[in-house]
Amino acid sequence: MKITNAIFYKSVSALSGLPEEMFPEIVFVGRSNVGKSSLLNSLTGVKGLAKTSSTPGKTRLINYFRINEDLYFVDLPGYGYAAVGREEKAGWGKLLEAYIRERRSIALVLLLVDARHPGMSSDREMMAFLEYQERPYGVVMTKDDKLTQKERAAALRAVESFSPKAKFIVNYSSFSGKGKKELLAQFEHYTC
Ligand SMILES: Nc1nc2c(ncn2[C@@H]2O[C@H](COP(=O)(O)OP(=O)(O)O)[C@@H](O)[C@H]2O)c(=O)[nH]1
Ligand SMILES: [Mg+2]
Repeated sequence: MKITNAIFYKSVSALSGLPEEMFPEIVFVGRSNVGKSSLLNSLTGVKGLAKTSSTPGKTRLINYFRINEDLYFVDLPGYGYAAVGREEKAGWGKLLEAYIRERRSIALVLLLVDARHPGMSSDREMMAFLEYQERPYGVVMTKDDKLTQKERAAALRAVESFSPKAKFIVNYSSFSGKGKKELLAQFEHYTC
């Protein structure tokens, strides 16, 4: 898939404000600070399209980006950050969970996993949840530039063992652009 146009569409803070299900959606899910916003900016080639931050736990909104006029990229709230409220520490947040359960126009879920920490329980729970909900999902291993060859191989084996139904696993670096071509090629299977 080639991205020729990417614009911020809107932010939503509750299920009641969701836009109509007009377009197929690729939704981005992962722990807070895993590199979701950076991935969105890298994929679209638009710097600053999604706000990045080194302070985790900030994004509690659903952000919609319109891609090529006929697709949404959807940035869902991050999970797993200890300094948010107790309720959200325990789960992924009601908004995130309900969205994955109920939104019919989801074409693909991208689950981002920090390649340096491939076995975190919150990520493994999310994989199990996606499999239970029968959502097609692929795993993006982020911050690949921080890994040695040996760590990369070990991380890949770990994620493969936790996510038997993942459609694909892609190593990605938003800093170098590694994995971008491969990931965009994967999108073609889910967006026509
Ligand atoms: N080394 C490295 N750092 C990254 C990469 N992607 C994101 N980061 C850093 O990780 C932090 C969180 O990134 P952000 O995209 O805001 O994460 P989000 O909370 O998941 O949206 C920022 O300091 C980014 O610069 C990457 O591919 N490589
Ligand atoms: Mg973000």
